[in-house]
This record gives sequence, structure tokens and C-alpha cells, in this order.
Amino acid sequence: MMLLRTFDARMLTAQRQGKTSFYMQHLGEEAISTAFRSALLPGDMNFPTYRQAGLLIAGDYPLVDMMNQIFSNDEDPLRGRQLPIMYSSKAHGFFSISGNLGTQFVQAVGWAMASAISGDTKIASGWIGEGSTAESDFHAALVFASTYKAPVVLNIVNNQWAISTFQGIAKGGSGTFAARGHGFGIPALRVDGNDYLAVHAVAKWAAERARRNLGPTLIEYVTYRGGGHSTSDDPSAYRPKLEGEAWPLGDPVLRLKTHLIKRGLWSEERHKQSEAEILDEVVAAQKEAEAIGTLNSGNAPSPRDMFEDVYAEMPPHLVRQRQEAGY
Ligand SMILES: Cc1ncc(C[n+]2csc(CCOP(=O)(O)OP(=O)(O)O)c2C)c(N)n1
Repeated sequence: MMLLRTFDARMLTAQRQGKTSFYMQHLGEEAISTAFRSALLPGDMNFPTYRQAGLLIAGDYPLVDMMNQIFSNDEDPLRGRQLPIMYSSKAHGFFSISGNLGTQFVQAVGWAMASAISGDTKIASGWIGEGSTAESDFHAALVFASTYKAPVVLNIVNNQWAISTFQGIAKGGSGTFAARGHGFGIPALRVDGNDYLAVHAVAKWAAERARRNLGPTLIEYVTYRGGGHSTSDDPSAYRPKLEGEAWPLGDPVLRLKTHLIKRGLWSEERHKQSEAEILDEVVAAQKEAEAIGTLNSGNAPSPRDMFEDVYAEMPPHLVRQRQEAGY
């Protein structure tokens, strides 16, 4: 959680400095993806949105690789074909992020069905924001998950806001987002998303259920989006300024820290030391990535790359277009 928060803070500043075009942070939501990650096994597959970089960070994906993508430099693992924060790593169980929200749920269910059909014990997990549950893909995914008892964990991150739209709008007449699962006969849980240990317990239970082929679980994580939707957003235009401070569930980092100190497993000194070590780690990674290049520093992937890796044999019209572009 602390690494994700520090990473976010540095990258947000980097965006303001013009080193990247775009960034999305996780402030206040760090417990969800990081605690969930520890419930998974190698080979499992997440279908994440832009708000789950914690799955990669907690899964030891190299920070430099993330930054190379964020800075759109020549070492960008995705060669400039994605938005800066739309990562992809098969090896880390992180399916390429799609900007089309809601698709993550149907794709996760389909992947899980394929895993079950092939007799595998690998599971999938789908991710969606509460606003996107109002998309028809959400409901299609629940139909298939319940009908085929797919080994999937379906996660709704309820951070109260879908850009400027309050969660009550997407919820409609439903009591909670978790309650959407009942009509489909899918076990549904609603959990304090700012409690790292609660998220971990729930994720472990649901992952185990899926792995034993007992079927899907729907989980709603109640949390609060501490920052703007993205660097293109200004939440002061649509939500009360002090709303975040009044939010009752608190800061997930502070809560875990206080809990661990009370139990004698952590201390203020160790916390400070950790903060310093984490900052050093992030700064070192940033120096390495910036030495390769940042947005507009001139060391970007070649436009030629956008023609590669799609077709085994490039069709003539693309060869022509590539030549016209001068590559
Ligand atoms: C299918 C689709 N419709 C609209 C958008 C534009 N859009 C991007 S983010 C966003 C808000 C999503 O809110 P929510 O699902 O609550 O997730 P959060 O950003 O809060 O994590 C919208 C409407 C999109 N990316 N995909």
C-alpha cells in the first residue's frame, strides 16, 4: 500500500511536470488491489481497470517497466500502443487493460469458463467500478457466471464516484451493489475496502471457492476515491471539499499501521524508516526510467512499432500505410 501511494504521488507530480500525458492514482483505495493480490496463485488472471495497479505492485512487477510506459519512452513494454497507465503483463496475471469499462467482467467470466472446461484450477478475477455496473456487460457477466458456475471472483470497487456521478445513480433501486448478485443466485459480500485484513480475508475465501469449483462470488468493496478521477479531472467542481475528510472508513494505510502498532508488530520508527526506504526505491526507479526518456524528450518508441505484432503476415494495405508513413 505504501509503495503504491508513493509511486502514485511521484507520478502525479511527473504528470504536472509534463513528463507524461496522463496519470490515474489510487489514493484511499490502496488496500483493495494490494490485499487481493495476495489471495491469488501464479497462473490466475486478473481483468483489471485502470484503478488496480496495486495488483502489479504487490506482484513485484518492476516499477521501472511501469514508469517506462508512463513516460512513453523507448523501453515502454507496450511500445506506445496503450495509454500510459493501461499496463499489461501475462506473466503477472494482469490482462491488458481495456478502456471500455464493463468488458473486464465478461472477459473474466469467459476466461474462467475456459479454465474450468480444460480441467484447470486457475481462476480469474474481474474488476469493475460501481458506476460501470450500470453497463449491460455487468449483467451479462453475472448471467454466464451463475449459469456456468464459472471459477471467478467478481469485484466491484465502490469508491462513491464515477468521475462526477455519485454512486447512488448507478445503484438505482438496489439496496447495495452487492445485492445485485442475489437475483442471479451468486453469493455476494460487502466489505470494508479500507481494511486491508478484511479485504484479504474475503479475497482468500472467494478465491478458494472458485479454485474448488464451487462457483463465482461477487464482492463489493466500500471505499472512497481520495483524489481526482484522473489528471484530467477536478473534483472540486462537483463534490464537497471536505467530503473526503468526513468519510467514515478512514485511511487504509493509517488503519493498518495503527492496528499493527497496537499488536506490537510495528512501530512509528519502523514506519518512518519504511517510508524513507520506499521513497528511495521509487526515486531510484524514476531516475532509471527518466534516463531512458520522458514524454517529449525525443526517445519514444518508433511509429513503426504500431504496425508490428498484430498479424503474423502483414496485409498489403498495412505495408503500404507503413511505407507512406516513412517506416
Ligand atoms: C463503456 C465505457 N463508457 C464510458 C467510459 C468513460 N469513462 C471512463 S472512466 C468512467 C467512470 C467510471 O466510474 P466507475 O465505474 O465508478 O470507476 P472508477 O473510475 O470510480 O474507478 C467513465 C464513464 C468508458 N471508459 N467506457
